[in-house]
Formats: sequence, C-alpha cells, structure tokens
Amino acid sequence: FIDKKVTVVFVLGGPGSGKGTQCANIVEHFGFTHLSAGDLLRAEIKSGSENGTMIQNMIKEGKIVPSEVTIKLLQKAILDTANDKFLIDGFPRNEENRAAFENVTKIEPEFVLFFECSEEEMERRLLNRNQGRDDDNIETIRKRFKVFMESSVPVVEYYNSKGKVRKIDAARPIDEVFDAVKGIFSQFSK
Ligand code: UP5
Ligand code: MG
Repeated sequence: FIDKKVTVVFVLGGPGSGKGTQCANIVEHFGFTHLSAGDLLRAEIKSGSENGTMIQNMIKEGKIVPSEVTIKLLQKAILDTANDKFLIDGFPRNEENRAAFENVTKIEPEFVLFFECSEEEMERRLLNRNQGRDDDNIETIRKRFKVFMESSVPVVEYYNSKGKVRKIDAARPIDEVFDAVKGIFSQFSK
C-alpha cells in the first residue's frame, strides 16, 4: 500500500466533459498535482514499454486497460511526487478499477468531482479538439460513450450512495464551470 498520507480527489465525467481543462485550473489555484490516468497510459505507449501495443489497442477501441497497469502508473506517480494533494483524472472507470485501487493503495478519495455534460456537447468538443488523439474519431467516440455509460456511471453511483459526489454542470463555458469548481475546493485555499 501507499505509506504516505495523501489527499486524493477523483475527477470523473464523460469523454470531453472537461476533466483535463478544469484540473489544470485546480492545479493553478489550489496546489494539487494532476494525474490523468489517460495521459499516463499515453506516455507509457510513447515510452515503448512492453505493454504499449496492448494499451494502444485498448484506447483505440475505447476499452478500459487492465487495472494493474493503470494502478501501477498512478502509484508510481504518487510516490515520485513530493506533493500530498492529488487530482486523479479519468480513474476509476469501472467497479473493478475502484475496488482494486482501494485494496492496493488503501487510499479513499476525499470526494469525487463529477462533470455532467450531454453527449451531443461532448461529441462536439472532442471532434473539435484536433490534438491528434487516436481516439478522437467518431467511431471511437461512440465506443467511449458506451463504455462510460455502462461501466463508469456505476462508479459515480457507488460514491454518490456514500455522499461523496460533488456534481457540476459542465455544459457551460469553461470559466463558469471553474466558478462552480472553486466553490467546492475552497476548503483547500492556501
Ligand atoms: N473544452 C473543455 N471544457 C470546455 C467547456 N466548458 N466549453 C467548451 N469547450 C470545452 O476537453 C475536451 C475538449 O473540450 C478540449 O478541446 C477543451 O478545450 C474543450 P478536456 O478537458 O480535454 O476533456 P476531458 O474530459 O479531459 O476529455 P478526455 O477526452 O481526456 O476524456 P476521456 O475520459 O475520454 O479520456 P482519458 O484520457 O481519460 O482516457 C482515454 C482512454 O484511455 C479511455 O477511453 C480508455 O481507453 C483509457 N483509459 C483506461 O483504460 N483507464 C483509465 O484509467 C484511464 C483511461
Ligand atoms: Mg482528459
């Protein structure tokens, strides 16, 4: 387990709901370290790791990479960072991710920040992003939406039943979404 006292906030929401964008704002204002599970997996592909091809294929299909791979990357990032406050963006994506992370790290999230947005708006954002991501094409986007509804929404429901979800209307402009986020993070003001 992780023998280091840390505060973790899970940042969840559909593909293109604005997780990465808002995490950058939270880092700047509240001193968290941003760990995007997707970014860590994409870096793993680029590094030429033995799992790279498997990860690349799963991302192309919008599928969830096996927990042990993602958890190992998150654990290493937490231990290699001097900070004790982390935003974990885009993880856990299914019940198995959630249970395995809890069992392996013994970390419980402080709360879950959940960005709510319509698929229509998320699709528009992803198709406009133009950052060359392998999964930003309409075929993969549809698969990502399906996996989100089937596997990730139940994780949000699990935390909601524990009173841990802070839900934000993420369909508004970026600065308005951040105004709502600020209210939730004010407890971390320096
Ligand atoms: N934008 C942002 N906010 C906006 C706003 N309020 N108004 C208008 N535009 C807004 O934003 C997306 C785009 O929208 C950007 O162009 C932005 O400027 C604009 P972004 O902040 O990037 O949204 P985000 O929610 O981060 O979207 P992302 O595509 O990263 O979400 P995903 O959850 O799909 O991607 P992730 O990188 O987390 O995962 C990718 C894949 O990796 C998964 O499908 C899966 O295959 C794999 N994966 C795992 O297997 N396990 C994991 O634990 C994590 C990932
Ligand atoms: Mg992202």
